[in-house]
Amino acid sequence: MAMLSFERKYRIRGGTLIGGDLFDFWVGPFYVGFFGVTTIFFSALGTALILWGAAIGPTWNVWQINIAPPDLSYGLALAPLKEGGLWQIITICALGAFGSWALREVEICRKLGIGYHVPFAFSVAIFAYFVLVVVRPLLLGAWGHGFPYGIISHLDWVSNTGYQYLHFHYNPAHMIAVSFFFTTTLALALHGSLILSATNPGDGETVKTPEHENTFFRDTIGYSIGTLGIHRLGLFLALNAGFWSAVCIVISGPFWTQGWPEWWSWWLDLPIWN
Ligand code: 07D
Ligand code: 07D
Ligand code: U10
Repeated sequence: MAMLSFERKYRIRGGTLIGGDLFDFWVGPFYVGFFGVTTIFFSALGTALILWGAAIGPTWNVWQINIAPPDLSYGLALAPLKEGGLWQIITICALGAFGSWALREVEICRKLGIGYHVPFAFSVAIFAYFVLVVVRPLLLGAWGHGFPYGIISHLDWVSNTGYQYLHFHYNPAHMIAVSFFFTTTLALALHGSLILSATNPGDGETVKTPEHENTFFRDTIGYSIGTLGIHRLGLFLALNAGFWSAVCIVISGPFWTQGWPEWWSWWLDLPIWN
């Protein structure tokens, strides 16, 4: 079925979580829905506040614009707008927009009768962000522990926070997260190249089958995970990358305050060495 006729067939009412038929329509290619409206609301307000923050700040240089969280002395209180309050409202808008986007994806999945895998996956990214700007600051007792909104300034935060624990590479959960990120790119490179090698043949060649794909890996490494399996594995790897990232940052401070190299003393402290 051509894409345009497929869309016409499936562009029917129903599947909404909230709002009934009220926003159950499309604008151009975009499905709207109640959560489309809330997405637009939160992202428009959040963007406007970022622009206002930039306007009252020292620079319009897009790399240097910085909206900082409140000073640590404000603890978990609300801060005046110009002293971090802006960051607090922008954080609410960001969470509102990301959450709305995920729920709009859920409504689209329901319309199509497909699984909720995509919104679930996006939820893991939202979870990592939520841990960075809500969970960890709450556990540490100050919103000032959130990261600042700015292209360069958020990099400074990552570096400073990393060095606060002496050598962030020694954080065991960071190691797991990094390994999952690396494995995800390896898996996608293997998958992308394998699919192209079989289904995008040169002139005069025929398209090959999944049997060819399976056989390539059985010949090379003795095992093929299969055409469905590689997608399960890819999702598993990618979601774990995000999940262990959230773990690695939430344990830094709330659960471990020394340098991360120190953590490894448990190895030297094992009783078996005496
Ligand atoms: C390709 C999909 C498209 C999305 C893009 C991002 C904005 C921000 C806002 C001017 C893969 C759109 C960007 C809307 C504009 C203002 C105020 C996704 C794709 C193109 N980071 N980070 C970037 C965010 C954190 C880190 C780039 C967001 C943590 C490092 C971009 C968040 C830590 C490096 C960006 C976030 C961290 C970057 C490219 C939220 C740990 C880089 C992103 C909401 C996770 C790289 C100058 C990309 C860079 C980079 C956005 C959080 C570390 C500006 C929206 C605090 C070390 N980050 N980041 O391609 O070049 O994502 O920085 O959590 O080296 Mg970051
Ligand atoms: C948080 C993004 C969420 C995004 C959302 C969507 C929009 C819309 C609109 C485009 C989690 C936003 C959407 C805004 C855009 C349009 C239209 C993703 C998030 C919801 N590190 N490190 C990580 C590596 C070092 C440090 C994670 C590598 C140093 C700190 C990952 C190296 C020190 C933190 C990672 C390395 C250090 C991290 C990031 C190498 C610094 C974190 C991925 C090779 C001196 C952060 C939860 C992530 C973290 C994090 C990788 C080095 C410090 C595993 C490969 C040694 C402080 N590092 N790191 O989390 O865990 O994505 O955050 O050296 O906080 Mg690290
Ligand atoms: C995959 C795949 C596969 C495919 C694929 C893909 C994965 C099986 C079959 C997909 C992959 C790709 C296409 C590859 C490229 C993708 C990437 C590299 C990932 C990164 C992507 C990007 C960088 C693109 C980002 C673009 C985005 C997010 C779109 C931005 C769009 C919007 C902001 C509009 C969103 C629409 C909404 C929210 C609802 C509709 C709203 C409107 C149209 C606006 C008008 C609003 C209304 C009518 C509502 C009224 C609003 C009100 C009342 C509130 C207003 C309030 C105010 C304050 C203003 O595996 O193989 O192939 O293709």
